[in-house]
Amino acid sequence: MRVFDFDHAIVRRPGRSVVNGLRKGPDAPTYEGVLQEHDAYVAALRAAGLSVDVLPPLEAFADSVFVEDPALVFGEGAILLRPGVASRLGEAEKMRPVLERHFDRVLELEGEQYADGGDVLVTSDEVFIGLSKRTNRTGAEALAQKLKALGRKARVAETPRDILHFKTASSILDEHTVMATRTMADSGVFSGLKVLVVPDGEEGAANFLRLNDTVLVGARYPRTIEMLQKAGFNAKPMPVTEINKIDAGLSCMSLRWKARG
Ligand code: CIR
Repeated sequence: MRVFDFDHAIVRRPGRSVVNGLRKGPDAPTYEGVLQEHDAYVAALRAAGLSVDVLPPLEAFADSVFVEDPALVFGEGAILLRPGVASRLGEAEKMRPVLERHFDRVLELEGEQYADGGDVLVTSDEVFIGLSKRTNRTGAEALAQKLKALGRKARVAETPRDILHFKTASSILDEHTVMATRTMADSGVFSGLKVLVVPDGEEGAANFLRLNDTVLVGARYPRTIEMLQKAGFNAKPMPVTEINKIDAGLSCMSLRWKARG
């Protein structure tokens, strides 16, 4: 089984509060714009062959549409994480019921162990856990132990400064290849893997999403789309202008896994 083969996903519809999502930039997104992008995203997951559970909005949590951050899922089980920013910590508990419905094993972080799923990159051989402003060493090491319990080897790595999450700047393209921003590629963090670099000026494209034989890529990044199409990938342009305003991309809006069996 390939690490980007999935048959299930969980997403959460954005609430109106999404306009207050955490962001570095000056512009807030519109609710209608995020909703449209989210609808297109859910349709793309389904078109790629996934069965999608759509959770209701959580107005109390402005960033709760980004379900990738409070949990991590594999065919073997799920892990409830502890997002490393106070406004998002409560999102994990809200994910518990749906995880318990789908998974026999639900492990969890505790106490001072903080980790965001956006800092976790799963490759064929191992799971990268990026240290960041959201993921502390205590959290990364605890998460590595939980992954071991699920039969996965972890590698704790540095996320370049000024990058929100490890996967803001890198994504898995195929079994041996990651595609990353130049800064991330040059950091040497991906030793042992083939690394492609997104074109300069299209750094936001590095958060793409490989789903089975489809690669979802932000439509704002035409040179990256062309590069992938020329390399033979089925790159599908997705609207991301609004979610990019709140520092998010295409991996953030779902949890994905392939059921064992
Ligand atoms: C945040 O700052 O937490 C949200 N505004 C964006 C989260 C993006 N999530 C991700 O990259 N996994």
